[in-house]
Amino acid sequence: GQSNELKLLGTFSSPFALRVKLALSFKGLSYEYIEEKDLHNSKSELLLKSNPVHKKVPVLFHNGKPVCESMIIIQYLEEAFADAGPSLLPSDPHERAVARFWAAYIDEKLFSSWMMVFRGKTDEEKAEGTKQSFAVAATLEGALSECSKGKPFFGGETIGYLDVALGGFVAWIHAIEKLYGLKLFFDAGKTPLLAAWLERFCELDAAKAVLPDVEKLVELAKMRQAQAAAAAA
Ligand code: GSH
Repeated sequence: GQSNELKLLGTFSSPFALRVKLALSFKGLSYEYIEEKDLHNSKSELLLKSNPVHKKVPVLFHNGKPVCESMIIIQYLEEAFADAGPSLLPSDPHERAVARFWAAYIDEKLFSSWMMVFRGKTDEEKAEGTKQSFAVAATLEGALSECSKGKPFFGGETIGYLDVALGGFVAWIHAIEKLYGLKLFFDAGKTPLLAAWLERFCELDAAKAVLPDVEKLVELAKMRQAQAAAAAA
């Protein structure tokens, strides 16, 4: 029969690789996982050859052919494996467009505001990042209300495209909570729907199967902080 070999190149800590793992898990597709061992110092031949433009993980290989960019990979899986598991994108074209709009918003605004908090060079930059993070979360709270129509997930009763887009970040949200001892982003007081979504998402068996160990992320973050401090000294 037709061969359908899937391989995923990622790192255990990458929120973007996690999106793809989540989508594969929800769809019940089996694949071979390849860990990119030293993304920051020495990229593998496989990565350089398969994503020569961005040189980033994740890369999905379907029968050897590479597909890059996490949300593009997820759209690819939807089309190439239309019969496998639940569909992540809504069937209604307008609802699909809305889901894609918010996924782009998450990548453009949410991730960049978080990065401002952690990579900001001055206290002012960090404070601005925190302010923007809360503003973006408040906007997403509205998106969750609009997309879910009162149901548990962005996708409604079941996980959808946006649940996967945001789901890539849940392990890091928990790691950051542990590191700093505060609910910086999805605070139940400020964004109750998102806070409830976060808990609900992490309880799903298909998510639990692929979510990385939060302690390992905490260790990695501490190591990176120490390296950054040493480099700045
Ligand atoms: N827009 C990309 C996607 O959605 O796949 C982002 C992927 C990305 O930033 N990957 C990081 C990476 O490979 C790891 S979390 N970084 C290596 C580099 O920047 O050189």
